[in-house]
Amino acid sequence: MIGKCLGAQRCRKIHRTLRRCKVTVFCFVLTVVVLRGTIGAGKFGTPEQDFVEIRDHFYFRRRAETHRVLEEVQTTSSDNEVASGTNSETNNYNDFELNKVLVDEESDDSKLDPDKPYSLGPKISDWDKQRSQWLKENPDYPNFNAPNKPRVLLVTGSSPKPCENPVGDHYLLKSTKNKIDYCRLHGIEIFYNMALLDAEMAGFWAKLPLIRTLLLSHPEVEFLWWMDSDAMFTDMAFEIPWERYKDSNLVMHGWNERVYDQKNWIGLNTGSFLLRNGQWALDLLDAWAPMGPKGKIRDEAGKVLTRELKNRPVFEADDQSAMVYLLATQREQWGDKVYLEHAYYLHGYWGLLVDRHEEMIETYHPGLGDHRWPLVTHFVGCKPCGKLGNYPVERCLKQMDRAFNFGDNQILQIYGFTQKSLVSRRVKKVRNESRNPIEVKDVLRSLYPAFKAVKVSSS
Ligand SMILES: [Mn+2]
Repeated sequence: MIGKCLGAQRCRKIHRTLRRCKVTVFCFVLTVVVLRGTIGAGKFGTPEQDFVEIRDHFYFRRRAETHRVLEEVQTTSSDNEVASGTNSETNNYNDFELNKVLVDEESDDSKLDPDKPYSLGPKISDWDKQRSQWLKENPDYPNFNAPNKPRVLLVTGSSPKPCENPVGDHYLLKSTKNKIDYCRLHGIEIFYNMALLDAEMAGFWAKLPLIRTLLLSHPEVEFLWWMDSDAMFTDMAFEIPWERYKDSNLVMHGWNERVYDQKNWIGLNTGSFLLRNGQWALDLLDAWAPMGPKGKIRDEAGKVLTRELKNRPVFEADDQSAMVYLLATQREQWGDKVYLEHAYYLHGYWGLLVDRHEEMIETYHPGLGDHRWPLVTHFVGCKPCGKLGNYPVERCLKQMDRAFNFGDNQILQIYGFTQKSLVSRRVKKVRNESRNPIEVKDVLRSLYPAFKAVKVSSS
């Protein structure tokens, strides 16, 4: 028994020594390989071949280490300026660990008191009075630019973290450029949010505390237009029919029957909606928010929503289902100020639209906003910034590019260019340069629509 143990121990010792020898020899060979590689003494045999041979004698984990060692040696020997630096100083963006720059601090927010109901902020009940006082004192910041042209703030945003996939941020950029273009053409201001204002309301609920903060900080804003980052404008010319909403405080794409009668969880969409600044909006946010706090509250509320709403899958409470539920159960309180619009696509489900782009281009023209030329194309379920969506990635990204180009063509054409095709990144000129550029501009009214004009009163 003891002899056996001793034998095993000795055996292990020998093994260890052998392994050390192996590593030493390996390091020596590696140094030679690297030196030969950098000095360029390739005529004694190719360094690559030697390297592959050595590599094959070691198992996989070691391979990763050799790779790293080799790269560090190469970096320091090829770049003398960083020779004094630590190992973390790399000029290669692919090798850099972003967590070194962005630190995720532990949240020190005190946990919610389970006995106290969640609230978005201190109760405000005289916002209409406060706001109209402000508007009276600040006549240079009117809430209407013209009788039927309210001052609008488009609000969108994305997570404070980079996307969970390598191309996600590129699609966010496209979606942002798209919104900047529409807003510039329509005299709308943009707020892009990247901060989680209330840790309890992470995810689809984050827009609620954000919207409240913005309404209170911008009394001059008459309508706040929320738009998801996965939604894009596909009709750059369509102007919201503001006159139609003069008696409404909330405009969403949807159908009365599907919300109030069927309680269908997709009877309306909260990916793109208009909310009028005022006490009504604050009250609505207060009534909308209670299902939002993450964890137990949101999970339990999800069960209620799935039970009460038509066709809703099992998952935690989301803002859209909560809105359907709120309207369906408290129609008398909210219904008369809610306008469910389906005469045009304030939100348009991408699955119904993206395969018809060519047909639209052939038959119709921008400015219609409806099925002929949809105002908004919303990539519901695609999660371009996430890890896992509900649809195949290739279809999502391809169709997002097509929808982006469909909208962007309208911008390019204003400036005399057009995309070569909906799936191309190349553009071509569509008109010759003129010696009288002002005249050309005058023909194209897109940049100077009547609804954008603001009358400046001379003092
Ligand atoms: Mn969305």
